[in-house]
Formats: sequence, C-alpha cells, structure tokens
Amino acid sequence: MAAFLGVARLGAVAVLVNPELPAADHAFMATDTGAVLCVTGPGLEDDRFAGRACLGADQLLALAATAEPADARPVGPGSPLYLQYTSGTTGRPKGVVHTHADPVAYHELIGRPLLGITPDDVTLSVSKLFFAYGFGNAFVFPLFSGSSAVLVDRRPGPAAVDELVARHRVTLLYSVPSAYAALVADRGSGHEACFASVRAAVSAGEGMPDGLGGRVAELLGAPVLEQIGSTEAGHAFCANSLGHHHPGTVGRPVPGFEVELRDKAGRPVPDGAEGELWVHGPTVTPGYLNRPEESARTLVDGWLNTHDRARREPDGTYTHLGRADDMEMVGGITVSPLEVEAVLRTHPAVKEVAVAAVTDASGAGRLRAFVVPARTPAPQGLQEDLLRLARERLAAFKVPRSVSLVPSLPRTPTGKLRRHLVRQGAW
Ligand code: 3SK
Repeated sequence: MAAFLGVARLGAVAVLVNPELPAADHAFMATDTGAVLCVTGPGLEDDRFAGRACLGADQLLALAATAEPADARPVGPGSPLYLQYTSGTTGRPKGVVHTHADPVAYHELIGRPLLGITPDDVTLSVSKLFFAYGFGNAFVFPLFSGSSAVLVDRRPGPAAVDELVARHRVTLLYSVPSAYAALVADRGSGHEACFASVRAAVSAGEGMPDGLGGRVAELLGAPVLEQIGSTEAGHAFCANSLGHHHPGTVGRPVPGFEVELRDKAGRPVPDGAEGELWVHGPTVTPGYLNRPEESARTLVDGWLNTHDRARREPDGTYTHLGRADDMEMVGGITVSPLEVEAVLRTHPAVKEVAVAAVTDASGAGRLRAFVVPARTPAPQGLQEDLLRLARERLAAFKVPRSVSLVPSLPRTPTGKLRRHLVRQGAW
C-alpha cells in the first residue's frame, strides 16, 4: 500500500503482481512493463525479475521512514496509475491499464452509494490486493471512506475467516462463492464463529451456485450481495446493493455504467434472451499494455466485451450464465484451461486432455483434468505424475485438484471439444 501511494504521488505507474506466479511470469511482467523497480516480499528472489532493480518491502519502509517526501507530480485524471495482469485464453497474461480517476470512481459509484461504507466499517476481503476485486474492496474503499481493512498475507481459509471476523469485528465481508461454500461446509468443525458484527457480505468472481447465497446469508445473518466486474472494468459494473437486492442475480448496472447484451454478430438481444455482456463506463480500461490487436478486439467504440453470458430480468437485473469464451473461473480467479492442458499434454503418456472447473458437492467450482492415456492400461502413478508436473510448471491456483483417466473426451462430429460437457464432469 505504501509503495502504491508513493508511486501515485510521483506520477509513476504501479504494477500489482500476484507473488505466487511462477518466476517466468514475473520476468515477463517486469519486461513487458519496463519496470524500473520491483518491490518484493519475503521469499521472492531478486533474480526472477529480469535483472530489474529490486527492493524488499521492509527496506522500502525503512527508507520511507527517514526520507523527505518527494514533491507530488501533477497528473491528469486520465494519466495511467496502475496495471493488473489478467490471463488470456492463450499465451502470456495481458496488462490492463487503469487511470488516476478510476479508484475515486470505484468508491464514488460503488463503495459509498451501493454499500454505504462509513469510517465505522471494518473490511475483510478474501480476494487479495493484486486482484481487481480485492484492490477495490480492501484498499480503495477503506482509503476513500476512512474505514479499516484487515490485511493478511495469505488468502484466509474458513477457520481464519471465522477468527478474523470475530477478532476484528468485521462489518463487510468480501469473498467468492467457492470460499463461501467452504465457510458453510466448515460448520461443526469445532470453532463455531461469531458473525454478529457482519452487516453485509459481497460475492463476486464466479457464479453463485443455486441455494448457496441463502445458506451463507443464514450463517452470517446478513445479506449476500452478488456482483460482477472484471479487471478490464476496474471493479464491479453490475451489482446488488443494500437498497436493491435480487438474490440469484448480479443486480443492476452500477449507475454511470451502461450494459448491453449482444449476440455473436454484435446485435442487441431482446429482454429475457441470453447474450454476451458488453459494458461501457467511466472506469473501463483504455486498453491492454503493448497489445493493440487484443485491445481493438475487446474494446469496440469504447464498449468492453466481457466475454460473460447473461440474461436481463424484467426488473432490470442481470443473471450471469457463465463464460462465453474458453476461460474458467476458479475461486474467483480466471484460469485458461488451454494453458493447463498444454502443460499436461507434454507428458508422453497423455493422448488427449481437457481441463474445466467442475462443481463439487459443496457447490464450489474446482479445476479438474480429464486425461485420455496414450495406451491402456495407463502407466502406474500417471495421475500423481501429472499433478506433480502441473505443480512444477504452473501457479498454484492453476493446478487441477484432481486428474481423472477417461476413455475419450466429448467432441462434436468435427472434433471440437464440447467444453460445456467437460464442465459438467460427465458425458
Ligand atoms: O470478478 C469479478 O466479478 C469482480 C467483481 C467486482 C470487482 C472486480 C471483479 C474482477
């Protein structure tokens, strides 16, 4: 946070990076952004940042404690302030640019009017600061409202959420459906929680499975407000609010944003029909860093193609119906199954592979790999070998929970993978 605010004051640009990514991704981001300084946390060796100058966060704070504050450099509202990376369906992650005006807008359009955040609030966000959702929830809203945020260095599991909420009397809990499912499933494990301080919970990042929102609301004794946003939009663009809550939907467009549902040819679809969600609004990114072609494909006449499918309900709220592209949402994080498949396919005993987020008994989406072995019977220990390979080559959140050996994959007569059947986990 200190580094981010210092960078903002200098008129420079901050890049918010997930520390758990493999070294190759960090090196790519350092080069792609032309970073002049990498601020690192404990356990991150300097040599992973493509030869850039590195400074430990503790060293930075020590320097800041003695240095004279630098003059603030005047910048315009449209000057770039920060970047967050998002996974592409193939290849390297894409740097999404946001401006100095955007954080102000997140609070003015969402934090203050929709969630009514005041200085008395205490926030806990399961999503970390380097994600768009976590950045808005746990940094921007507390900063602009003068409220408090509970910050922990790891993503907290259900026992840690129970403990943190009770210890800090958390009033606003932000999480994702898979973590809410774990919170509900954790009841009876010996540490019964006290959620009396929670006045509202927010859910985003992936679709809420049927019935889960009601169970979470009952557990917390507070409404669970679903919303949808994206790294490209900066924060949420459709949201339920304390004043208008339609459970099972992602609410109405955030005032200031316009939302359209279009068919594949770009034509508007009628109310009640399914379409792809396009968004226009003040915090939509001006484009991806160094990616003019992808920027032009995703941003058309100022409208952002979110690649999400949705339906408009008669009350003006939207029901999220999943992704329109090949991406999977796992624990609120976008994962390209193609990237995971490409790693598993390098194993000589793999003939075909498909990866998808499959809903488990608790209602949470878990990444699973389905593998057709090159010969039967498959070599002993193939599943464990593949999981090891994935752990070596991929960030932890991209590693499948399990590998199932199957005789074939569901394909169309022309050989295209039927990904929706893979997502159901059975065919
Ligand atoms: O992932 C989302 O749906 C989301 C929601 C709110 C803010 C930011 C994001 C990425």
